[in-house]
Amino acid sequence: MADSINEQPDDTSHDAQLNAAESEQDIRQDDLQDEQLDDSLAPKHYDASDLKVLEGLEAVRVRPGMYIGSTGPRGLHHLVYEIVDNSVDEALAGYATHIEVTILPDNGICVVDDGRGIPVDNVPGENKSGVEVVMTKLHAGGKFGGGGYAVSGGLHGVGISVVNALSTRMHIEVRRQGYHWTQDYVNQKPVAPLAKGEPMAEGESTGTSVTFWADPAIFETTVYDFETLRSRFQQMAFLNKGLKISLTDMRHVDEAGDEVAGDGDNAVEELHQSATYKYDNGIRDYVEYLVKAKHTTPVEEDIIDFAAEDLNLGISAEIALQWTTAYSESVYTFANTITTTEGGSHEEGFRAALTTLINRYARDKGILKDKDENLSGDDVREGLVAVVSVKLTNPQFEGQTKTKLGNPEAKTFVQRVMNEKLNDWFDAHPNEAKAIVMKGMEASRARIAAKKARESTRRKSIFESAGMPDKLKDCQSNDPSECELFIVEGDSAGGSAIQGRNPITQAILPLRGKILNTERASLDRMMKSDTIESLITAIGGGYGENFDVSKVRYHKIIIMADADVDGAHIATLNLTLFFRYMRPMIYAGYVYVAMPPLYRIKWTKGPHDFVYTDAERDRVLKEGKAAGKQLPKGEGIQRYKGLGEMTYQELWETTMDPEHRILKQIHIEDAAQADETFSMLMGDDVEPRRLFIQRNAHDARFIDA
Ligand code: 0RA
Repeated sequence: MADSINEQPDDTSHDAQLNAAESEQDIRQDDLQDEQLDDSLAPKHYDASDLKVLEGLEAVRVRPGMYIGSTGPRGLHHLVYEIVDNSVDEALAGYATHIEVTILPDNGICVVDDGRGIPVDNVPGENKSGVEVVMTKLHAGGKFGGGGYAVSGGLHGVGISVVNALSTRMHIEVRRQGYHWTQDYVNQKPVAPLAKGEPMAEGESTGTSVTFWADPAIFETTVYDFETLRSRFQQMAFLNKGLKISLTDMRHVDEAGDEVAGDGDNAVEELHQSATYKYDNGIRDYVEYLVKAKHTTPVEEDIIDFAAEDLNLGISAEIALQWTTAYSESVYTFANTITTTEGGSHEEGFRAALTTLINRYARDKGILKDKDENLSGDDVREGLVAVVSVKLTNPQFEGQTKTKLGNPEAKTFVQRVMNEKLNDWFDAHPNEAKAIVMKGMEASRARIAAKKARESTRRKSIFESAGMPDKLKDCQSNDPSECELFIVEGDSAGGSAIQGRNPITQAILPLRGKILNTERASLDRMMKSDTIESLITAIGGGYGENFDVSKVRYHKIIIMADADVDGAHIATLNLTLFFRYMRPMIYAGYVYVAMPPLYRIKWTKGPHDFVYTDAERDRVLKEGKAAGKQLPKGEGIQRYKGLGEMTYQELWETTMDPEHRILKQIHIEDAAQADETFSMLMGDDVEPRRLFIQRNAHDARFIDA
């Protein structure tokens, strides 16, 4: 589905590949050779400490996941961010103004900045240049020798040396102290010391250029996705006011991997896509952009924004917000420009201040009467688009994915800033403030009405069932970690799923037709939908603000729909519900889409093959025929039109059996981007949706979902 929702096969193994790593002995020998070669510039003497350095990099190769999260596409793209983060630090320190990233034709990555340049002089006590220290020494993101602290410093903050550890080759060029300096690395080792080259030209800026080639022996793929990089750099530009970031893709169409159109037309047309971002109003521009992307109408004209910093606490906060007529909230929080998808202290401070402030204002102005109950957090945030960006010297990242800010001072600071500044704004804009409060009142009324309606129907049915929906065929196990819930489109497929399942661990919830589009419905309407109620009840964790992931009854929710456009639409509607109302389920990695096969290939002898894409069908046919297999006359290749066409045995074997099935785990790379895509795909405007589907129709990721 959406770009930003990367689906990765359930069973991807992230095992480090050790075969490519050289043995320690090889390294020693190469080092000796190096030693004999270099005495040109900075005299170098490899000694025990150099071996330590290489052992450090070797440790990264043995356990890459510990340093960059994974060896899948995410980890690969992380390498790029690691370099760019260093350049962003130069921008934050007030030196760099422009970062240019290029995807080279062979999937090398080149990052050029106009910062100070990595230091070229020998580092005292190290007997090697600053460049070489940065390239070979593992460090915690901090820079040696003082001179300004790093605040951007990647998710894992591990530095360039980790990129070196996981690359086959690197090339560094530094413009500093009047000269160009270069050094190349092959398999982590410098081929020669840092070389002083041509003098810098008149007016040429200082800076650093880093080029690397990720090691295919480490990564599952070394092909970059333009869109993934583009959206991350756009976000970085929003979060670093005034910084210019550009991205250019120099690959040819057929080198860009999944950018190849699946129409078999190989008339190579050069893509050379590029994008440049620079936002002089930073996160204010971000909110403006998000509101536009949501295709919604502001409740008040102004984008509210403010910034504050406390030098003693070592913390700064920038906040921008605008209320819209939408039903969903879009609040994005960042710490040191890293997306804090799991929230944390800064987000808590923001929410607490917002709820308190709006309730106090509503009571003071008599909009909220004595008899009225307070507006809930969900009420005041309905339709809110907001960006909260804090920067702190010592960020503490916690949570399952290390994207939850822990620093308690961030809560009190953000809360204080919000209280002061938003209060001032409300006082200065009474009409707008009233419109905002009224929007929250409406949300509150709808919520209370929906709750009452629910309670009255629930009382009726309390003796009829144990509270679980009638349609649910539950599993026997009570251990959520082994339980799976299949959400199945249609009664006939539902029937086969019930017959075919493993009743110990697999529960089935057949849903008739499409569920309500929760992007376009108010909470009120959503709560009146029986289908949605049965889903929420079956899952058991509640929804919205009160959703509690620890109460969820299944750790795998598997959306099972036909492998066609209608099925894709059903999957998207279900994902919209999870994204809007049970988002922690996605963060916990509990949400999956099943991949039913597209074809069955009925060989005359031996077992049949099930294939999941057209490309796989072609490959399996070719390999099978090459191996002497034959197809029967006529119906040799069966195309499945829908899940309902499979027997229960086939459904079990191809789509439900944990041994054979293919599941795609739904994963939110970037909540803002995902929000935008959901709004576009599921929202009111038809035109952008039509364009998006046309533009992406060739992309297997969209068809496959
Ligand atoms: C170490 C120290 C200093 C800057 C850098 C590294 C640096 C690293 C990268 C990576 C990409 N671009 C970069 N730019 C700078 C401080 C330099 C000084 O104090 O002059």
